[in-house]
Amino acid sequence: MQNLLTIIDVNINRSVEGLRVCEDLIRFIYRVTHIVTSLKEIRHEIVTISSFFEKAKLLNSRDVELDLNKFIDSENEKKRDNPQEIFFANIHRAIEAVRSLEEVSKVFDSKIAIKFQTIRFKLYSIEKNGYSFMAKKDFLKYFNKSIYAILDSGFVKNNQYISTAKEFIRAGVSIIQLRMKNSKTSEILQVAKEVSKLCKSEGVLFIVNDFPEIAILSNADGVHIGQDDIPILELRKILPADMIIGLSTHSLEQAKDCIKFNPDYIAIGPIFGTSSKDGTKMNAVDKSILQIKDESEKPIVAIGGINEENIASLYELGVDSCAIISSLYKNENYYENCKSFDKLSFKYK
Ligand code: 3NM
Repeated sequence: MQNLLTIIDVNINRSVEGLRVCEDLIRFIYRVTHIVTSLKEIRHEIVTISSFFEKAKLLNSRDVELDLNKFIDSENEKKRDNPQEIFFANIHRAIEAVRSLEEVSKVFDSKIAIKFQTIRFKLYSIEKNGYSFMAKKDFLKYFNKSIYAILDSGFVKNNQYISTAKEFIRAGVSIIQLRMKNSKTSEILQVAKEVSKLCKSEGVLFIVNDFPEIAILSNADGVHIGQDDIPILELRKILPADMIIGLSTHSLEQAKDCIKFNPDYIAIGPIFGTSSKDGTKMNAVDKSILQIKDESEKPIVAIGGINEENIASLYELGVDSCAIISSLYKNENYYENCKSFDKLSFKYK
């Protein structure tokens, strides 16, 4: 039993140390509070479950001097290139250690083994979530005082989606959304695939409006949904873990309310009056909606009636990205229109 206790002792330390490293990374680099909380809870659970084993006996079983294998690290273990690698190495270390605790505990008490098994499954979920928020962390750079151009079927001439998108990209947009309100889904999918391919090759973020299935099939980076669409928590069940979800909100209450569902960006609008959405004149929302910046760290995308005269005021108020339709299509000067917005945005980057 003495040697089995050594294994228990070693793996309690391994698991809590691995989790502590992950917790620090998520707390200070990725800043995802709910994951920090889960990691902390799991760490404490391990300590609580382990109290089944008498501390004195565990310490007694510990013999660091006799462990001749303690400094045998593979080449892979000696070097990490970035925080992601550190996270995955350490969450794996914790999972392996907990598996070892689970197996060895079976000799002492099967109930303890089951408790470690439950912990192991919680860690698998955190590992999966880790992949998703780290991939998404990279997306944040696209929402840096950037132009979010909407390829809207009501404005794109003669189905020239690709040539229009190319003009937007040439002028420096960071994000393109495909918005095809009244087209056949088979047609939307076809266009989405082509635009997605173009955006990938040009390093532009590609978002599909309204259709999660088309976002998935076209390998888009994200999907944009409205208040009456499939709720975010349901949508996450079918979307790839790294796909981003943007949500439209139209009042400060709606914007605040959506925080608990964790959208990847929050669109607010119409920030100025516009008729581009469905042809009818829509008044601007109350500007109090911008207070959402104080409540959420998510990128804020303003939409509706944005033009060369008013875009700077939005950046001044802390908006991260501006989604635009009609002003980009004026006189069919897609490149020039877009370029002037890009220049106006540049000084706020
Ligand atoms: N959504 P323009 S406003 C598509 O408030 C859309 O959610 C809005 O077009 C919202 O730049 C809008 O021409 C239209 O005003 C944006």
